[in-house]
Amino acid sequence: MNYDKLDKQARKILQANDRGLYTVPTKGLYPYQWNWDSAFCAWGIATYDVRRAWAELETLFTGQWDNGMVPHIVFHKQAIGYFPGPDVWDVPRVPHTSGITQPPIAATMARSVYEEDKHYGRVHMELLYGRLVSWHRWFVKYRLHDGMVVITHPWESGRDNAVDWDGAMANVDGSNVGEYTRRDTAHIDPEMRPKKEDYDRYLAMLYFSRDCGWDEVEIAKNSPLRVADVGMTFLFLRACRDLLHLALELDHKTDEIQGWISTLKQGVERHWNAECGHYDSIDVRTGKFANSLSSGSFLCWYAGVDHPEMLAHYERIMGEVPFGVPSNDPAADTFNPKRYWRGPTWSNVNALIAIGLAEMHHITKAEELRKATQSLIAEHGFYEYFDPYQGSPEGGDNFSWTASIWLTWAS
Ligand code: 9YW
Repeated sequence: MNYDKLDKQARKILQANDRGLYTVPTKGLYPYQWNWDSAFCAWGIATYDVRRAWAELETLFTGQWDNGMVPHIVFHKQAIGYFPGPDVWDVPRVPHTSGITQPPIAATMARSVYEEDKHYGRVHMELLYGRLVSWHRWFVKYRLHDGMVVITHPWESGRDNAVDWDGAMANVDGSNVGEYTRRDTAHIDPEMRPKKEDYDRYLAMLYFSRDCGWDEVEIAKNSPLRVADVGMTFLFLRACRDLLHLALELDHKTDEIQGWISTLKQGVERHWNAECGHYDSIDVRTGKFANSLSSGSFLCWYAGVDHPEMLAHYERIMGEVPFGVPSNDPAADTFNPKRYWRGPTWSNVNALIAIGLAEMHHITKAEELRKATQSLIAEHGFYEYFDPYQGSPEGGDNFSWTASIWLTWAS
């Protein structure tokens, strides 16, 4: 394996997707700044340009709302080729943004960027700290249910068409959204993307929240979808632990953050589906478990939570698929190795799962997952996701987070 060549290629991708002070996930398909993509990019960019890495995070936070929410997309300037764009979201602020959030990994990635060069990063970290706290407060104020993180739109999870909300989605009426033109399927094989009935519902949820004037209290009461997303709970718990670390480092009070961590630890217990024997998402509207074992459940270790039954599931699945953690259980009827978050393996999620495994002392497993992800990228390229059986590349090419994951963890 020619590591030098691949390192150069990874940097070249991040540079080609660089729009000055932020990085797009990939040219064409995703022409704006996405929230958790940017956090992954900051981590990757920090390996060769720590100043630019801080700019990435700071530009993301120019989109932060007054209530603390950091949106899933910041539309810094109009671009063609993406739907729904700023006109559809119709959020009355500048820069234009979407109206929902995404996995809160910024505190975790900011910590990594800071640790790359503490001397240079100190003032950046101090300035960003308060903004991170406001975002976390927004989650705690509006999005915790019994200590679990609630999403009001599948796009908030970062795992759009995951099986975790199939039940909840079935109760969303997507029949009144009218005509619209999708752009994603012009870039990518429709077999690798969510289906039309999913998109109809995504739009129905967007219109609902927009028509509420993005009022979180109203959205909490009446949103057509409210799911306690196991992946989000684990990522938020991890991010709160990293924020606590930063608070100590910067000499800030820690009581509030410690309170969040203990609430989230209780939330993790509620995510345990005893009948299926794994962590699971819950439809908050009906109180029912999703009964789905997706890659979100395997983020437990990243949150500092270990469980023998989770390890047994992990071993079974990894014995079955050669190329990384699939986004859905291959034993499930819903498994599809090509369709986005319903089967393919994603390098960014593999990285988080493996880092968690290593931290919880499952070193060999972590290393195997790193090697598998490494060979996927080295053999097939910096794609958005991959078929976990064949290893074949899927989705967008020259993908920023895949390049970042290569530079930080996979290589
Ligand atoms: C969308 C950009 C985003 C990712 C999400 C992924 C997909 C589609 O692409 O979302 O239109 O927001 O599911 O995790 O951030 O890469």
